[in-house]
Amino acid sequence: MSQTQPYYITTPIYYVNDQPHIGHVYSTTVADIVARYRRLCGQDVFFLTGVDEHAAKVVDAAAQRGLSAQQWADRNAEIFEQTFIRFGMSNNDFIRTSQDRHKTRVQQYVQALMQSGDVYQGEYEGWYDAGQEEYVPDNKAKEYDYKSPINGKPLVKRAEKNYFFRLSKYQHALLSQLEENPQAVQPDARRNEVVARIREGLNDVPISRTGAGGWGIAFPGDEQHAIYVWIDALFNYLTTVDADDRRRYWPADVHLIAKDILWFHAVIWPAVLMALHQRPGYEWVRPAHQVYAHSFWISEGQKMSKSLGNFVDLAKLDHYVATFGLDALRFFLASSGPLGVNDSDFAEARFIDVYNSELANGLGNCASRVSNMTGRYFDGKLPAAIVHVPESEPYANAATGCVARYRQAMDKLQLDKAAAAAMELVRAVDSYIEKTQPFKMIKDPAKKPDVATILYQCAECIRIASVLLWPIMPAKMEQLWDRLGCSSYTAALANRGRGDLDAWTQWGRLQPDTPIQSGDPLFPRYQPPKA
Ligand code: ME8
Repeated sequence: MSQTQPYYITTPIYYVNDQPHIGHVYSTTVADIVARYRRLCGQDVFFLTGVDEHAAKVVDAAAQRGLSAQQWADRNAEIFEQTFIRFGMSNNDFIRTSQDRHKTRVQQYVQALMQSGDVYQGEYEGWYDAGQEEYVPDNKAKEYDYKSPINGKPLVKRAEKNYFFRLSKYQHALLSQLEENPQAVQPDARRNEVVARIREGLNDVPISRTGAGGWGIAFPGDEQHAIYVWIDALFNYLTTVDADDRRRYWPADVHLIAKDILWFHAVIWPAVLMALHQRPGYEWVRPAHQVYAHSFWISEGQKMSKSLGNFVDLAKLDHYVATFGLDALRFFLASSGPLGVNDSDFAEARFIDVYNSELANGLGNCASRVSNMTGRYFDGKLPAAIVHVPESEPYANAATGCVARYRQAMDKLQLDKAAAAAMELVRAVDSYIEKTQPFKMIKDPAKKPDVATILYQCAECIRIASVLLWPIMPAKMEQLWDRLGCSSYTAALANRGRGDLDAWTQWGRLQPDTPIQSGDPLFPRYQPPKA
């Protein structure tokens, strides 16, 4: 990976009919962690999130409140944007589909598609899932018992005169693209689902709609129609970087999404891009390198639903942040979230368990032990590792192995494995201390040089672990860097700056004599209040 290589990661743009919940915060946090990791590696990163405004359900939700769609969209878009700021997201831009910069471009793209011959006018009748703003193929509708697989509401039979995109024409191109590049849709099981469904055959898809009451982007040359909200929305990934100083980011490296919107991203979107690519001036437009579809959070063992009232909503998330700190929430999301093909349970007991065992008793305690002993035995200055302590061998090498495993995992978006690799280093420090017992050794003055070596090596392991954990817990790791005399890392990474993971994870970078501060516990142990 070249350091200056651009890296572009996106999240879905979220519907503004309602406020953000755990699902939205999760996808954006995952993308944020990956973006920070890439910046830590020195890459030129563009990280995009935003909101999807032109859905019919935005019109409905606004009407229920006696507001215009734009007023309601403005209100919720602001809440999304502020929420992401509050949750520490480092996105480079926040796209709103009602912005002119987006609308103008989308009309240009649709115009280009019209000229391609891949768009025609026709009539469509089918089963419509209003919540998802999506037609469900007949065989699927039957399989789902004519109910939405997402929200359980009945599908409605709907007929529309529409403009259609010739998706059917791209069946072969899509299949061969997926064959040649299995990374294009991840995880593997999701790609297999997509491939199986493409093999069943592709229907052309509507790209316009009528009757949205003027809410949406006008279809070029036909004011009776609006551009179908999903086509409008998918284009956000392109409109945001379609400017001279940003075009280098295309094609996107990863479109991070969840399984609910895989078909649009893994099939319709690349086909639209392939069609656009053939138009003059759009040769640079190609499908993204990867679509990564994670699974869903459920809540306390049950699917989240409005009727059960068990959404992990903003109020609940704020409660977790107030009680445990934002970085603890981020660590839980990264280490326990549904990145693979299984859903994950957001359960309080599980959260507390991870917090206490990994952060309070693990990382926090380990850092305190090392800084406290340095304080007590060496006047708070990091001693030099002069003598050889036979037990030390495995630990210095543990760092090399952990860094390699961490990087491999991060490159595959396996945040749980990456976190585990960094935490392995913390556990190595704990077991090194258990084995050598420096707090006993120090009673024998002849052993002080051995204690010096042990503490130096422990501090080095913690420093390297802290570099690896920064993308997940930036604020806490920066606090730790202050204590370890590594504030220069903080300065380099400030304002979406770049780091140097290779250099910063080299063994032996800590300078002897550096003042090491103890400070308050990074992660105070959590005692549940007595009932
Ligand atoms: O689908 N667990 O917007 P949306 C994990 N506007 N992630 C979840 C989740 C859960 N329980 N629920 C939602 C849309 N998400 C369209 C997208 S993109 C061009 C247009 C996350 O507000 C997950 O990322 O319904 C999912 O794909 C997204 O929110 C859907 O957000």
